Amino acid sequence: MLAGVAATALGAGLGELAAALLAPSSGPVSVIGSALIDVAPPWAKDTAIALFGTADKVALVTGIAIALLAVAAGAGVLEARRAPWGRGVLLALGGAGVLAAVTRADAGPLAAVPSIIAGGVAAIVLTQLAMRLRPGVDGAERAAAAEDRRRFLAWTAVSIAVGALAAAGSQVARTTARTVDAVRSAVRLPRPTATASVPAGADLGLDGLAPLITPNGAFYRIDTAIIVPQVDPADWSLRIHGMVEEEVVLSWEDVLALPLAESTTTLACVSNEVGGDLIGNAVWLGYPIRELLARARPTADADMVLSRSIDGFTASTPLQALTDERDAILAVGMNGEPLPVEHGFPARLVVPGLYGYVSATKWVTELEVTRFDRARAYWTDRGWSERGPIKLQSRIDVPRRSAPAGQAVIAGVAWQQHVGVAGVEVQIDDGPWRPATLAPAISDDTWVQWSLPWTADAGSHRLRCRATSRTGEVQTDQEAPPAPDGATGWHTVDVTVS
Ligand SMILES: Nc1nc2c(c(=O)[nH]1)N[C@H]1C(S)=C(S)[C@@H](COP(=O)(O)O)O[C@H]1N2
Ligand SMILES: [Mo]
Repeated sequence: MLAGVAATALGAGLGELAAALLAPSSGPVSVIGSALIDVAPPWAKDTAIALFGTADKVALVTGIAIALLAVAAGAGVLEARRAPWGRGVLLALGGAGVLAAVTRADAGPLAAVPSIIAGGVAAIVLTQLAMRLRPGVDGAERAAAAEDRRRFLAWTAVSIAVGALAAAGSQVARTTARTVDAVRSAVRLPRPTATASVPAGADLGLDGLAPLITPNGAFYRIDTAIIVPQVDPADWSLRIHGMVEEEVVLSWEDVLALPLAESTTTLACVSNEVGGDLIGNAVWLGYPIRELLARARPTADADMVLSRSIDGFTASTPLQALTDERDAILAVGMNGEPLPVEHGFPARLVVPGLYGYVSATKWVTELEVTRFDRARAYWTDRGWSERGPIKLQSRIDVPRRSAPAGQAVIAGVAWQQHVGVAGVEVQIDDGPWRPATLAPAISDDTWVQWSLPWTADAGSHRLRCRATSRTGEVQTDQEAPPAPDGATGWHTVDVTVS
């Protein structure tokens, strides 16, 4: 078992180091992780996000590492008992890495190299180590066997140590080679032709209540990318093609030369549970997709735009949502900065009213005008709904668990982007529904804060909230899970007052 683990540690470590130096998006562990994300059934993605939230990728990589160690130990046992099957298993693992690496949308010419190194090194080291594991002998050979055993242990220790060092080295190489970070800090965005503003009193500024504008560092991140795409704007372009009269290609320079305007839009993830935090509100700087599509002139029978990211992710957005009057934009700025790399630098889509998985493509490089009956997006192929309008929701932010007795305030947020929220009601224990006070909204495209004063008596209390939309819809109490098109139900909080 030790031989298998040591061989695999050295192989995987050197493979990761080779990737960091030669082919950044092709680390053996991360390409297998990405492939697992792509083939995982919808419930698995849902469970991972429910259990680990935005730490889902760390959890996945940890899980892969543990599974890898178990397979490695098994390969060691197999090699000792039934050589050469053990090394065969390690070669097969390397082969799986090669396959996963070369089939990635962003695979470079050296994509296969890290996994070849990983599998090759692991197989050779295992063969060598297993040869030192001779069955028990006696007499004159005993001394030789003891010597073999010392060598075996020494080489095992060295392999594990070098493997760990190489893995650590790969992390250092990755962080220092972050050239796109440097390019991003040098970007100067043009002055907006229209600036966004927050109406007085829209942010209640209460402790524990989500701020009206989510700072970039606190903005939720959800995507399928274990390795964040590093896109240099100099190499970036956006191609608009498919069912259009005229293909349009824009360079980064072209985009920066456009009249860019600020708009505030709340982004939400379809995987957000009732009461969850996979939602954030930002001031985006961008240009209307409507105008870009107008240049390309979609044909009359088109009804969908399939946007594609540099890493192969796709989203299907109804053409109508991109051509009506709403602020559907190609965004390059977020809260006064270029998009953070993990939020889509250099450019992404932002469409008010639709969940992120059908609209908010990060690292976007292509808009293919097509039809819903001709093309399917990444998550649609995995059982999620092909369309994803955001459902009416509200959340209690304070109090969440406990409160001192006496004068308190219950507060939270409510949203249904591009429809708007008309009111929020709160129910305390089994009492009547009481109207909360809505703070002024930035627009119908953003969430709105609400509050209700409460004289809290000692004991346990159950708080619930529900929103009413501007079209008169009352938020349903029917509970639905996130899959396939968004969770519903009332957010309920149990609070201890003392
Ligand atoms: N390229 C790419 N874009 C993507 C995704 C992705 O996996 N890859 N995920 C989408 C989903 S599901 C959501 S909810 C939003 C989240 O955007 P954020 O990470 O900036 O909050 O991005 C969308 N854009
Ligand atoms: Mo999402």
